[in-house]
This record gives sequence, C-alpha cells and structure tokens, in this order.
Amino acid sequence: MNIIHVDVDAFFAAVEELDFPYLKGKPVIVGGGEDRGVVTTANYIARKYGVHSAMPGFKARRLCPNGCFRPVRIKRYQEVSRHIFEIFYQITSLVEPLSIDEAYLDVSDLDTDPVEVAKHLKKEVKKNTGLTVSVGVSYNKFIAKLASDWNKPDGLKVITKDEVPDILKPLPVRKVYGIGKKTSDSLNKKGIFTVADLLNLSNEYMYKTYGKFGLEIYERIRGIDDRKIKTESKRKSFGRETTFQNDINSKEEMKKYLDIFAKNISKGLNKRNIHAKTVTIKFKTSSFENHTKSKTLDRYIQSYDKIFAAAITILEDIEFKEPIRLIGLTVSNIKENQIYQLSLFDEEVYKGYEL
Ligand code: TTP
Ligand code: MG
Repeated sequence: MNIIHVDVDAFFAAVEELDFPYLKGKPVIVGGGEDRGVVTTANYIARKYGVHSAMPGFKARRLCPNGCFRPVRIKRYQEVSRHIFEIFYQITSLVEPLSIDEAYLDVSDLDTDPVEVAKHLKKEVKKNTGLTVSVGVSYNKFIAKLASDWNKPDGLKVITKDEVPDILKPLPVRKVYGIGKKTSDSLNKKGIFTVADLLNLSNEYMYKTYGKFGLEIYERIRGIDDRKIKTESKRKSFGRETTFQNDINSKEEMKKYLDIFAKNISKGLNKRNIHAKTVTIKFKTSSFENHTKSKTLDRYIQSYDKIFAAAITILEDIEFKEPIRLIGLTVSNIKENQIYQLSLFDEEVYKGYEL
C-alpha cells in the first residue's frame, strides 16, 4: 500500500468555477463554445446532460443549451496545476506527473499511514486551492489509478492486495487502464464485457490477439504491475505529443503536428539552454501498438529547424501500415553538465484540440 494516484475533479471547469463564482451550481463546459471547437471538459452537472471531453461543441450545445460555455484558459490552468504539484512535492519528492491534473506519489518512505497521507493531501489541496481531488491508494500504479476513479468526485478509495482481482470483476473492460474505445469495442464483439470475462482469456490468447499490450492487460487485471514511480529529475527527455480526435494516415498532416511540436520543444530547450542529440518520433497505431523511431545526430541541437528537419527525415523512413491515433516528438540524449529543470507545466495541452 504505497502508491497514491491523485486526479483533480473536472479540472478546467473547477478552475472556472473558482475564478467565476457565479458559475457554481450551473452546468459548466470549457471549450466548444465556438463553431469548430471541442469540449475540453465539463463539470459534473453538465455531465448529467451527456456532455464530455472531446465532444464537438455543436453537440454539447444541443445536449445542454443552458450550459455556461467558457473559453479555454490554459495559462491559468497551468498556474493552478503548478500550485497543486507544489502540495504534492511537500508530501514527498517521489512524484510522477502524468498530466496537468494527475500524478502518482510513492509514499513508501513516509512514516504516516498511506490512507492518512491521502486524507491530508485532499485537505491541503482543498485548503490551498479550493479544488477537490480524487485519490486512490493501493500497492501498484494500475490499481491506485483505478481506485482514484472509483467514486469521483472528491473520492478516496483504498484497494488492498487481497481484494484483487475480485473487486475488479464487475468493471466494464473500458475501465482497465490502456483499454480505449477500439479495444473495448473489439472485446465486446467477442462477448467480453467485464473484467470477469477478461479473466477467462488465457495469456496466449491475449498475446495472439493484442500483442504485447494484450499481455500487459492480462497482468494488470490480476494486479501485477511493477512499474516504478518516474520522477521528473529522472526524465531526461523533452517532448510533446497529441492524441487525435480521429485516427490519421496522411504524412502531410503528421508534419503539421511535428512542426508545432518542434517549435515548442525548441522554445523549451532554448529557455533552459539545453541541447539534445537524439530525436524520436513515437506513434500509436489504431490497434494501440506503440512504436518509436529515433535518430541520433552528430552534434547537439536546439533550434526549431534542426529539430524539425530531423523529425522529417525520421518520418520519411517510417512505413505506416495502419492509421495512427497518437503522434509524439521527443528529444533526448541531453548535453550533460547542464542544470536543467524539465517540467510538464510548460507544455501546451493539445489533448482535445484540432489544429
Ligand atoms: P481529466 O482528468 O481526464 O478530466 P477532468 O479533470 O476534467 O475530470 P475528472 O478527472 O473529474 O473526470 O483531464 C484533466 C483536464 O485535461 C480536463 O479538465 C481538461 C483537459 N482535457 C482536454 O483538454 N481534453 C480531453 O480530451 C481530456 C480528457 C482532458
Ligand atoms: Mg481530472
């Protein structure tokens, strides 16, 4: 029982309510107010109307015509995020940020009972920022993440080792981290709806059907997950990525994203005076296979055009066999003897946006 997963409730919408108190008690939808926009998130009141992240704005407006649509204020959310992470770091330095509003904490080193730590964390975030978070406490990352999602919002759920896998059995397969819409549709077609159904499938079958990813799922639902907490200081790469609304297969379109990523990465490197030597493209296929392709250069680079040029060379070499759902660009092999602080809080949030 040493891992805590924490996730802010309806993050962007909660910040809007905080900054504009008249929104309290009303359905709040962030993004999607203009013609082409998509919803980044909605508060729990708006969710009752069926509004959710990544939904096209027109649909959200139809489902919830009285919704308060707010423009996306990324800079403000990043500021609040930084504040929340400061609270995490006051508890332990073993913090792995996962996204703007989500992190794992390894609390094994602390003398306090993890459940007390979780309660303290919730109280501190509320007191200092006014926001509520949901917290999961367990013995590995996967189960802790599942636990934090258990009774959102403002949840606190503990899952012990002896409760697994029984407690997971009634869950729909979609709740298993890593299983997205496509895999869950594919499983549903085979009559597999719950974790209990999934538990009946052998590891050979999972491997044959879903590859390495299938094996991961096989282990996860049995409570096996040895992943350690990866703290920021161990992260020696710098990157950007995005998941598309719809899978894409045009290299021209991918280039548009790589171009934006290269600009952002270069800006970030520049700000910290970091140079890097290896450029990597990562992508996830529509069947959820992850791939990376890297190129290590003769010299260290920092400028946008060099990063972009390297990315294009790599891209030209990749033969895509199916459409992709995610693309990312990373630089690593960072010049040593440099003091640098890599932080995800500088990153733009692309999730849910069309370029
Ligand atoms: P989430 O933690 O997935 O969602 P949430 O915090 O709004 O709601 P909850 O955790 O209570 O279910 O994402 C955090 C923020 O990231 C979210 O407030 C808005 C942003 N986001 C997008 O911009 N696009 C997306 O598709 C998603 C899922 C989130
Ligand atoms: Mg959240």
